[in-house]
Amino acid sequence: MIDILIIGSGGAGLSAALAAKEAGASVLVVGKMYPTNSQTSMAQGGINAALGNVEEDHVSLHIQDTVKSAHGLCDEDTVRHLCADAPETIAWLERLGVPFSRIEVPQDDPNQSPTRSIAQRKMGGASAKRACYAQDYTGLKILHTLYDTCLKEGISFLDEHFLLELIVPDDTVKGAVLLDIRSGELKQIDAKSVIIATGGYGAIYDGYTTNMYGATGDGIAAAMRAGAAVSDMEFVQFHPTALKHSAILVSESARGEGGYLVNSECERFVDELKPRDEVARAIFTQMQQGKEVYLDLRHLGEQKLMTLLPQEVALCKLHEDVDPAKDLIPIKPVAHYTMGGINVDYTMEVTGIKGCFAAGECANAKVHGANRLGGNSLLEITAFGRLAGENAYKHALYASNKPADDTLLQVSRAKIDALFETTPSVDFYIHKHDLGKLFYTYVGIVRDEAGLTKALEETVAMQVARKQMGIADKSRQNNQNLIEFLEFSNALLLAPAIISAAVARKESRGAHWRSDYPESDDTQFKKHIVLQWKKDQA
Ligand code: MEZ
Repeated sequence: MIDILIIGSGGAGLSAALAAKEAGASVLVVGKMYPTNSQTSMAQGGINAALGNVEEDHVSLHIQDTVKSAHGLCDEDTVRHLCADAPETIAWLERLGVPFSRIEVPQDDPNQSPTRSIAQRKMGGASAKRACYAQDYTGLKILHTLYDTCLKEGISFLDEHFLLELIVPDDTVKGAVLLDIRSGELKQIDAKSVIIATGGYGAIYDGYTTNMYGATGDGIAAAMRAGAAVSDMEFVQFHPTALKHSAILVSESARGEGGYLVNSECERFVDELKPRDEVARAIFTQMQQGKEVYLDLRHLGEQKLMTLLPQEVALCKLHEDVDPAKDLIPIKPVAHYTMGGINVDYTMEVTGIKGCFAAGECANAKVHGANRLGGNSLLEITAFGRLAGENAYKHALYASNKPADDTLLQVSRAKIDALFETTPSVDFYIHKHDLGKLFYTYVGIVRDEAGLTKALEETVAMQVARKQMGIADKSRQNNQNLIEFLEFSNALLLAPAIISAAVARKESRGAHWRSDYPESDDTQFKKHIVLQWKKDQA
């Protein structure tokens, strides 16, 4: 029996694996894709730490900015921990070999040559240049470095394995049931501790998100089915700048480096470096008035663009057919990051399941609250991924090594077999797309009771219709149709939880903006909405 099973091979899972391995644990990392194919690469602009390399900064300011942006919904002790540890987190990443961009800092003594410190840029809502970056590939470079290090450390991987269920016979996790995508076989993996690091649920906004198709909240759904609590599900961050036609992300670093937002009348209409919730709403208002919105980087000049933002330049040329050095970039805000997730305590242990930990976007560690700051997600996945790894190991040291029986494996096998035996009469792909549009329209940047109620009714109707949905492709091996159906089913499980929490929160706070309740109401709603179903009843 292995000590720690880590489900999810993005930045949080890989950080957890390295910390657990270093502590002495035997570790297996499973993922439905490959480690280099993860949402971590979508945080392009930087990772926050108050190093003060470019201008004066202090940990207390980082804490203050994070708490302010959370709009009263964070755990201040956890935020303090995250921000205070941030310089050490950057030092750890640097030791592993992350190629951060550098700046020359002159020495007090003019005879000494300048030092080359990690470069830092400003992100929205930050009171200083705090985001350490590797051009505009920060998440990607961190991901690749973590993966290289895992390989070097001999950590075992099982790629292309889809999480079906967590095995929680009583109140303690014992492993997971996985579908081997390549062979079509189901497997039970027994483990003393499990870490869920499967990412968020942004892909519910199908067609209206920067996220990859696979960000369907699989780990959150499995945790809900196993009896875990979820919280803050109503808080979904809309990134202000995605390309208009493809929803491909244009990093916030473009505004951090001095880019403007302008409307079709060439007017700037918002401070571009306000927090994302405010900027997204300002853009939404312009669009409601029938105006187009553009990101304008032309004044930065080709040389600066190619030095600092080469990825954004390439993406704009490839996906929008515009050259940022010469053209305005048409943009729109789309879903980017989900603040809610599996409820965890300060050790990253999941509420409701002993020995099960969660880290990264799938978890709600109460640091982002109602609105996350750009640059804090890479920090969280690294710092709290490592914390989850260490604490999962501490749990494993005293956990029983008696494996669970194979009841859940058999039940899961029967469910999958049933999909192969029935012919669907309803095409789930149409509903998947409809769900995305429904969410963008009614559970989007601005919400109200009527829209949320409509979204809830339609989602519940989809859940009923799901019984007529299924897979048309009956091959057992490499069945992408099956995986997409399982992902859609998970998204459909999460959807009512998101909407119900949004209905219940009759106020506006951070990214949850209700046009029918435009004020914050601290007396009633300065609290987390926590949802929990009985095991197997989600
Ligand atoms: O933290 C993020 O989401 C981030 C840095 C995104 C970006 O625009 O680059």
